[in-house]
Amino acid sequence: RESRAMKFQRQHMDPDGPSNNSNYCNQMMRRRHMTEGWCKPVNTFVHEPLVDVQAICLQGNILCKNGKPNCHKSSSSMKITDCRVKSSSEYPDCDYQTSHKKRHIIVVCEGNPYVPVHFHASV
Ligand code: UMF
Repeated sequence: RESRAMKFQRQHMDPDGPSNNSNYCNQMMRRRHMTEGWCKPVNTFVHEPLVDVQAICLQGNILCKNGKPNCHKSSSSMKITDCRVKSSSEYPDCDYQTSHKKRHIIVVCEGNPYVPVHFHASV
């Protein structure tokens, strides 16, 4: 079965992207299986090498909202794309707004090896 680390990569990693088109989120949210059973409302893809995203787990340790100490903020800003479902979207025709940004990202890390398992936010 899919590990939490693999799930993070499926949902949030696209190092070679984004392809330069406004349909990016509609294609990627479907291709990465986030439009099955529902349209996942918000999802961010990160366009940086996997090793650089994994390295965030060794950077800027911050307190998570639930009080746990395993949230980490990237020391550099990263290329990301935010996908947000449109209010007019109706499952199963999941329709997303695509927004390319450059932001610091906050991830939750867990395990041994200590790797990203949740995308928390961009700031
Ligand atoms: N989420 C993003 O992908 N980007 C944001 O900027 C904010 C939220 O918090 C619940 C889910 O919202 C997260 O799921 C994350 F995918 C998304 O499986 P996750 O990564 O914990």
